[in-house]
Amino acid sequence: MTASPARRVLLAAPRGYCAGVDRAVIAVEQALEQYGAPVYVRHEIVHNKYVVRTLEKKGAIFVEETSEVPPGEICVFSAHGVAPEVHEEAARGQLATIDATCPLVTKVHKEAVRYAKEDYDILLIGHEGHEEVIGTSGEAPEHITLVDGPDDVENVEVRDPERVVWLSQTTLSVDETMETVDALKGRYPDLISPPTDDICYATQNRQTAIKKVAAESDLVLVVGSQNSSNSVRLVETALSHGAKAGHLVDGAEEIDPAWLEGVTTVGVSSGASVPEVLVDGVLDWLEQHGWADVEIVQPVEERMQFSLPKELRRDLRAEAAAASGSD
Ligand code: 10D
Ligand code: SF4
Repeated sequence: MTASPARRVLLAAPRGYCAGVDRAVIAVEQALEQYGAPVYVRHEIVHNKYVVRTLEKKGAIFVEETSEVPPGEICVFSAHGVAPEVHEEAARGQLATIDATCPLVTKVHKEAVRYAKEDYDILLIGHEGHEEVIGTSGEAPEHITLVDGPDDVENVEVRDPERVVWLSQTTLSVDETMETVDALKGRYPDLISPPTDDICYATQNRQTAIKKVAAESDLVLVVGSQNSSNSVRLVETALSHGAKAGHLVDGAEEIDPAWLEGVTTVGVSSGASVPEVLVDGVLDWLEQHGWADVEIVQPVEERMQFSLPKELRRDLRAEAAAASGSD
């Protein structure tokens, strides 16, 4: 009789919260503490059901438009960023805003503004309708054309093929984006590239790790919500790099035991908007079903932190100064 192969879990690292998500979630928690509930948040602060539900329980109210926020109230802008017209609307509505846009999304906004000023046509690679793309496009709508993947390249039209630049959403598939860029370069040989990568470090690192895990996995489970671009990309990346099957789950309760039939190695990762408690739940579930052996696969180190939004830092400083004055 031959022994059956040992069941194991390959746990990808880095996974879960990136610096931009951590900052945005803390910003809402800090605003609730500093100013008291309710605190309004325009759009899901990050694309994760559990995070949104948890903040709602603490007193956050999520809206899609600033017009839904009563005058004078606090409104946090989500990590995905907003168009300049949203800042204007908020000012007209006399809202006290806290901008939790990730600094790496802001960087892409600034690139868009700069290239628009220099009268370039900007080809923004990204997913139509995604909140980040709406925000970035709003910086220079008359200069920006959305390119939604390699198949969309043939539809692109520009004014001057010698004055074209590409930028991108921060949470795309690195491989697919390079395919799109190659196709664009085929049409526009003078196309210029962004000065630094627009696909952020966290997106790239999570994809690098899942590729390594996927190569040895029969099944990959990615924890994340369906509307989370970077989480969805992790499942796609796993499937295109060797995983025999892959699923996106919000938590352990969504795992179908049938997925484990005939499986020896299970790969696990999570998107940049996913708290570790949800991964712990998946690991517990796997342990209860016979996958207790967990091996961490970490091809890249990650150490990144951002300071809180300036509005919160300013008010925290003022509070500290008032407190020390009253000593
Ligand atoms: O959909 P997504 O991947 O852009 O957003 P999510 O909130 O899941 O993850 C954080 C990424 C942000 C805020 C975009 F930079
Ligand atoms: Fe910022 Fe990248 Fe995280 Fe988006 S995924 S919030 S760009 S660090």
